Amino acid sequence: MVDIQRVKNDPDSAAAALLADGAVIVESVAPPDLLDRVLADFRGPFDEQGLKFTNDFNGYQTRRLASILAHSEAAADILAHPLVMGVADRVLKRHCETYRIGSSTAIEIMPGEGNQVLHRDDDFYPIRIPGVEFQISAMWALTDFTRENGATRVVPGSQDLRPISDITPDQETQAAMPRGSVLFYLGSAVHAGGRNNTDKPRTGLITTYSLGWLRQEENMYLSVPREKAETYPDHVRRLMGYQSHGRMLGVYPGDPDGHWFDA
Ligand SMILES: O=C(O)CCC(=O)C(=O)O
Ligand SMILES: [Fe+2]
Repeated sequence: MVDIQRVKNDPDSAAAALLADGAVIVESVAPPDLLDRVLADFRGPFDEQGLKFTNDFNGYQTRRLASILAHSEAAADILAHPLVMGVADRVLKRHCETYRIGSSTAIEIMPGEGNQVLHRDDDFYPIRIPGVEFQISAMWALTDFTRENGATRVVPGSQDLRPISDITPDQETQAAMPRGSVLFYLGSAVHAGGRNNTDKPRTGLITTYSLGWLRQEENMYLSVPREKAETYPDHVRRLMGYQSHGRMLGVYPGDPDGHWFDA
């Protein structure tokens, strides 16, 4: 069976493996106290609205939470983690000036949930440009991810765009990893949530980062209230989309992005 490379906490190694294999794991990056704070922030909203997202794709025994930055300030340290930024710089900036969060979702796969259908996250964009990756995903294990509790299933090498219907079980592996680890995969890499055969939930936080000239999957300007957005530091607001892309329109006098005028 193919496996996912595990590399050290270094953006050069992680980006190289991600581009080569379509996926890579960096173990034990986020500290336990940060994970605890994020999990505590998610608990209330998970219980309140987590099951409002159930459907055939998301599953019916899985709690989900979108608009992460509306629910957890601590999560900003995960969404804008320097390792993620380093990997996104290397992979996405080949094709854009700036990238943004496409969507961010907490996923609690509960006991009894089955396998999610294999898919490509970037398939919601109805076109492809050969050689251009539209987005990458960073899936953080907030609890341990194991083969038994539904660790993300991944098909390494599937960024070759092979038809999903041709994929056989021997091409699949699972991103088993201790909590605090991060699985990166390309938007074109085939993957899915796994079956939870245990008696405890498996909780992950998945964020996509997309090229700055694409429409973000989630409308962050509406899903995170403006007053809340304004409390975040500049680099987080920029990731949410509060920035220009390139030197053309959308830059106004006094705009911090006005440096484009001088370039
Ligand atoms: O929960 C997971 O491990 C993956 C979920 C996923 O791929 C998705 O919902 O797009
Ligand atoms: Fe997915």
